[in-house]
Amino acid sequence: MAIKRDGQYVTFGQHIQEQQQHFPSASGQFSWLMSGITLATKMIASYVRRAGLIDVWGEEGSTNVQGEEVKKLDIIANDALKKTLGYRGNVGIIASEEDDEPRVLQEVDDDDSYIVMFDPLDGSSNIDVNVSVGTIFTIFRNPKDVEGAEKSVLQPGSKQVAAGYVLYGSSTVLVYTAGNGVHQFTLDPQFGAYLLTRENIKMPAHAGTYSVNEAYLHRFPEPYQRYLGWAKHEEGGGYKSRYVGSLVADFHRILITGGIFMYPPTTEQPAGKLRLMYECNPLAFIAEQAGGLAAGEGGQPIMEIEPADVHDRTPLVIGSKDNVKEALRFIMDPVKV
Ligand code: P6P
Repeated sequence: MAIKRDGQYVTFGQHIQEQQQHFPSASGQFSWLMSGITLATKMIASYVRRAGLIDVWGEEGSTNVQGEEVKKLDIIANDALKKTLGYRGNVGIIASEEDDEPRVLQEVDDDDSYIVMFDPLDGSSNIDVNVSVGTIFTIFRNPKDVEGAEKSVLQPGSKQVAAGYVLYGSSTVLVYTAGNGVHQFTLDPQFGAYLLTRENIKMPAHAGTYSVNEAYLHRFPEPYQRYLGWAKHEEGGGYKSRYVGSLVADFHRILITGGIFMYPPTTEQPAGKLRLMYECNPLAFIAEQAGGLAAGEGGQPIMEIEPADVHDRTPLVIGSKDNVKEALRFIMDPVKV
């Protein structure tokens, strides 16, 4: 149910204003920026909801920097975010999963300049079969003392100012953190407003669900295989499996009901498949703010990874604190547990 305060629904904009009180240094610039993201996601949601009625199924015809076939909706989502953020005036640099390079929108001249990185439509290959997809975003301050966009974006996840995602699922939900808890809003199509529906979300410390693409089991390093063997069997975890193949959908379930998601290194992609900057960092920020954990190669916390390139990939193990610790006992200690 939508949450009310003094009998009134709480919109995303109101919530951001309330959050500003926790950040005395924050000016209205941050909320103005965030309104650009929410506007873009409302536009994206309107297209996603009409897929099949309007011509947005299928490929656009090109291949992106990731080597993936670009879907028509990828372009629509990417353009929506670039246009709305471009008009905000306080976004110095944007970096998109769809674009080769980060893009300078405004030169930095004050402290109220931000960097926004995003995956405009993650899991877009699921659109044509009506499976949930998502937008993932993360916000950093734009450093004045760094030359060049390529360098300015290379910040560890610990420097994130805010992060979030929008899940275009059975309803359209926005989940975000600005470092003071994790909060969920549901888009009310009648009002066209995101209304607060979950506040200060805390991930259960443990749950009996794991989420991984088991078709690649034989390609995972042996410790991951041993963990999954343990997790499936009664004497170990006796867990159930849930895997959509759309990161935001798989993560959101774990945020709300607990468990563990992993995309291990594989023989084909030893550095992992998921992108550090605009997939794993934002979800790691949310997971840790909700009491969970997020680890990369060798168990290193995701948000401590120093990026070398804006499109860096990383293995990912993320979810409930105790589930992740269980898995890391196998992964970090190759000796039999
Ligand atoms: P696989 C979608 O393409 C995506 O980037 C994530 O949304 C998802 O978690 C992952 O890839 C699925 O990858 O190899 O299981 O199809």
